[in-house]
Amino acid sequence: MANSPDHSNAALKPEVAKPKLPPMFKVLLLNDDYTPMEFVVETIERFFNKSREQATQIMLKVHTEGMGVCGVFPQDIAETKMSQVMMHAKEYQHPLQCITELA
Ligand code: TYC
Repeated sequence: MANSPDHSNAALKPEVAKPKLPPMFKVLLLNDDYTPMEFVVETIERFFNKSREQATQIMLKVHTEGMGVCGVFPQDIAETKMSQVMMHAKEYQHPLQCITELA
């Protein structure tokens, strides 16, 4: 037909690129009975770039609810932050635990 669109090569049409966002991971702190509150606040400030006020809120949430989110990152960054927190806690001999979880 003269004016109908030509679909003869439709199968060859390149896929429209759909940019995939990387899976994101939460970095969580777990409560314990021994790590000093001040140490937890300083740790959150240092490794998650939070203000004193934000870090205190997160620490209190962990203290009262058992766990709390310090940040959400792509997997490699989340795992690096978790390791940094665990090494820092170990260095000061506190039992603070940090985990990652798919967001
Ligand atoms: N529960 C601790 C205390 O009473 C404080 C604390 C908060 C410990 C958060 C760990 O991730 C934590 N000293």
